[in-house]
Amino acid sequence: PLSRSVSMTSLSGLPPWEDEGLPVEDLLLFEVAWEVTNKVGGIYTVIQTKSKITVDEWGENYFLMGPYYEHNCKTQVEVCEAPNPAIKKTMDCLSSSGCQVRFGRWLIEGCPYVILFDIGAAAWNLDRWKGEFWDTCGIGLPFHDREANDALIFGSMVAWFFKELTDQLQDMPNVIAHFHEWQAGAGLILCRSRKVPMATIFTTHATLLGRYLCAGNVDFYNNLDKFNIDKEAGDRQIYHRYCLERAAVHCSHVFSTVSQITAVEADHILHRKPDVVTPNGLNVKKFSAMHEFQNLHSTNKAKIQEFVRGHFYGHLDFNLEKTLYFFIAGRYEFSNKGADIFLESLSRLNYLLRVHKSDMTVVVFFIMPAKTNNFNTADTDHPLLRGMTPLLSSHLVSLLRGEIPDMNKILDRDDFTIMKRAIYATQRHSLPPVTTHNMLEDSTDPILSNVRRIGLFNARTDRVKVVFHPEFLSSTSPLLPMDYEEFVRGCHLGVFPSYYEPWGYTPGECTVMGIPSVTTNLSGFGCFVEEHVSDPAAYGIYIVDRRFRAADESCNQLTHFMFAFCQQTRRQRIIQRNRTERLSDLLDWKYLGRFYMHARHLALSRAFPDKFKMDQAAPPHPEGFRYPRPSSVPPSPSVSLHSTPHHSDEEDENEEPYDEEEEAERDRQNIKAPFSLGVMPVGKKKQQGEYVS
Ligand code: G6P
Ligand code: 1S3
Repeated sequence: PLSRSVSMTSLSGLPPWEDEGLPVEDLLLFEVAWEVTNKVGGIYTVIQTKSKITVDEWGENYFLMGPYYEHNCKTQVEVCEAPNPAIKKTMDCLSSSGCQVRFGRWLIEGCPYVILFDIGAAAWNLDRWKGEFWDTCGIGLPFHDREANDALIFGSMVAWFFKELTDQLQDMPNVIAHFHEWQAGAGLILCRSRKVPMATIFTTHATLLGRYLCAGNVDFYNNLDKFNIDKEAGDRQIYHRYCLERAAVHCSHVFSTVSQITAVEADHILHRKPDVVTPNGLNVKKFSAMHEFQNLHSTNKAKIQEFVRGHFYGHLDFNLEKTLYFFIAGRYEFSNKGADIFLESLSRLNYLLRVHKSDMTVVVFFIMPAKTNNFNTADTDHPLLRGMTPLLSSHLVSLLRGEIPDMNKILDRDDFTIMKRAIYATQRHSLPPVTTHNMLEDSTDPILSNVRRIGLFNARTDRVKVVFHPEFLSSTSPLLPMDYEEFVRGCHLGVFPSYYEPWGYTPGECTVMGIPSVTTNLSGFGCFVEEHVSDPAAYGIYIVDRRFRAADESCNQLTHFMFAFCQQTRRQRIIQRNRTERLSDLLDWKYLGRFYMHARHLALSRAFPDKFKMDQAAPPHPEGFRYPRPSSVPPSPSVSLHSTPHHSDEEDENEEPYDEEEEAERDRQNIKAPFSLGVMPVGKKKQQGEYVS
């Protein structure tokens, strides 16, 4: 009764839906990753956002495995007994041999079970486990590489766990283990070399060498087939890590990666073509009230404006009603994340806005963590405030932020005189600072060095102003008290012109919040959108060509996108945001989760061919889905924007009324989809070709 027939899929199309259901009650699913309850980067987002749909499908039979850190566990996990007796017994067995393993529920949506392994407590085994690893696969880990040593301790415990567990289960239920990234790779290699009976999947979210080569300004994509991989890895002293990664890739029953572009990279760098591409999704939340996200844009923009008033006090000679907020955010990998071409393009945008005498101002935020010692601005510590009454000083704080206080409430004439003096004092002589913090490596910092080179110093004549916030955002910050989501919602455009980006969550996060963004055709996300959306720019996703153009041309294209964006009227921006938000379904795990399902089916059919069969004869799905160009956009995208920068909002009032709902419905009818997007719960079967609105 366990035998299933599962159909194959094409990589770019959608997996057929009919035979997707697995007998989950007869299986246990484990996902193993260094970032389980432990935020380092994007893999945390993948696992955390996916948990809801995975728990919906697998219920009590789904477990995440990661490293134990006391702080993470205390703040994110509700520790409890493992309800599954086989898992409890396995954990007891490891504990009685001196390893510490915790079980609990991770307090995120879906509340999945987590099994956390204490690396520090097991470190006394390291030398023995290193020896075993060497005997198993000939990979030796140097003493000084702490991260690789920790990964081996973690992997050894995970493999030990699976050996004990499968001994007890005796093939019922069967085990599927999904390992993420090289840090989880050792566990997979050890399980396979010890012939543990389980189906394995390995997903890589980047290749080690790809990241290193790109960060070194190598022409990566044109030389993919030419690198001497072993030498390159050796030169960068990551040969052992590279071997670990490559061994895990080749040991797995199913190998997957997050995008087509990384699939090509993996084929060259790791010498295995991925069996499945598993694109990253998000846990999309729809508001019950239409346009709620537009209101959120407004309220959060007001908070950004508040900050801008303070930061630019004395130089607030630009109209905040005609100011746009752009931003780039992420790990501080200057060229990999495209901060280099962004700065160059901003300098060109500044020039264009000036020569066209535009009345628009663009304030650009760089949110990338760097080494700092404290804040750079201190408006609440202004010398003028010292010795003032609380009433007056509160007025002065508002004033320093550029707000005019209510003069009728200032009763004392002397106070009024002091206020006047303060107004003059705010006309400070130095320009508003580029950084919000004092940078430790100011003179060598790549963003600051480039700002100096292009001369974007926030002068009055500059139409583009730069604010470098070298710290991740937090709602408890005294400077810019907003969390990342609030900040994104308040901005107008996210700009992520990455050179190395296997997927890239940042533009996707903008999309589901209805905020337009710039991405590239070297990012997994950009390629995915190019494949599935006609005229992405009309939907507020601008894709810079960094694959087939020289860097200078890419800068021109990015400049053009930003300049065209600045020429839009408020009404056009609102319409564009509505369209952007409509793409959310495409990025929802409810839809993208099925690629993970497909990987699991394939792994089962390879690990247990007698029990789980794939119907190899089934034709791959012939047609991918595609969002049409929005019906209100004229055929050529170039005429969908106004050509003059002076098109005012007032003119818009005379335009045809725009019915967002009506357009959304028209477009929905046109989607070439073999099934509905976003409305079908995962786990339910649907007829292929059926479209549910
Ligand atoms: C949202 C709000 C509108 C507001 C607009 C500002 O759409 O619902 O009330 O006028 O944002 O848009 P803007 O692009 O100028 O920030
Ligand atoms: C990686 O994190 P990164 O920012 O170092 O994994 C992410 C999740 O799959 C992916 O979105 C990103 O492109 C990769 O680079």
